[in-house]
Amino acid sequence: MDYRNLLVDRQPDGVWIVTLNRPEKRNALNAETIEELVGLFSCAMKDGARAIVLAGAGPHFCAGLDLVEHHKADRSPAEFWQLCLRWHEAFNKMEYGGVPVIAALKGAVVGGGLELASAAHIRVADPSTYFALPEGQRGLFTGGGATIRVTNLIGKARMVDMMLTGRVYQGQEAIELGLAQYLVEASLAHAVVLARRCAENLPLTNFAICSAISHIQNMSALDAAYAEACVAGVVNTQPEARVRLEDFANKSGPRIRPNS
Ligand code: 1HE
Repeated sequence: MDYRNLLVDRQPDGVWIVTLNRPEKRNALNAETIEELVGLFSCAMKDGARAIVLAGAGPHFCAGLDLVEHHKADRSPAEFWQLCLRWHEAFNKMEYGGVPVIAALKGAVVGGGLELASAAHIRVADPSTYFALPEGQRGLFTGGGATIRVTNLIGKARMVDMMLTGRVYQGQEAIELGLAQYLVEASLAHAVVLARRCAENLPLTNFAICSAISHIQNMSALDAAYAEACVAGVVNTQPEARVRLEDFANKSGPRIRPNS
């Protein structure tokens, strides 16, 4: 697939660095970018990606829905409904696709940009990163999954407050709320380190972590326990895991120690 709005750097160890590449538009998500994200995340596992870093070109991660395109297109309700379903297709492919996605955040992570980031498995922020849902001020409503994913991250009351008042979160407070898991000086460099670490896991194990946990969240406790047992039955008996287990049994495998 040829990409006009994404840069895709496939590294030999299976780490892909995917960059939203409309810096002059603050990486606003036009319809074409959404289609490219659908295509990329639909094929990533089959095309050999072991982990993906999702970054933005320029000083901002993503300014959300392309408001100018939306304004010019003057979409009907049905057209915007269908567009939102394509956003969901892209972000569900990310979240449920089985390949770890690490978002390297900076600057604005707002509106649909926060919806995109919240579909990643790990979010890494830097000191410039800030999070907001300006839809309320623009006369809009979230359409790319924020009511589900952002609410899961920070809870309903904070989500409603962000939308009603335009509240902005950043820095340590954003980390403590769960909008990102890491706050570092250089988010891209750290996201690549994390991606490389993820890529050392067995692909089937990562597939389970990056799809089963999300599916299991949608189930009743009884069904979730059953599904977990089923996934563990497949993952924990994979032949490739035997080598790692043997290393542990032979005392050559790594031991887990506290951070020094
Ligand atoms: C855009 C967009 C955009 C910038 N759509 N073109 N999202 C928002 O409400 C965020 C809107 N954007 C901003 O608040 C600011 O642009 C930023 C804080 C992201 C960046 O500020 P700044 O000063 O660096 O840039 P700028 O001068 O505001 O914008 C530079 C250019 O990017 C300019 O284009 P130009 O052709 O005049 O140079 C802007 O028009 C363009 N640009 N953001 C289109 N979002 C499925 S529903 C999802 C609902 C939503 O996501 S609502 C959108 C929320």
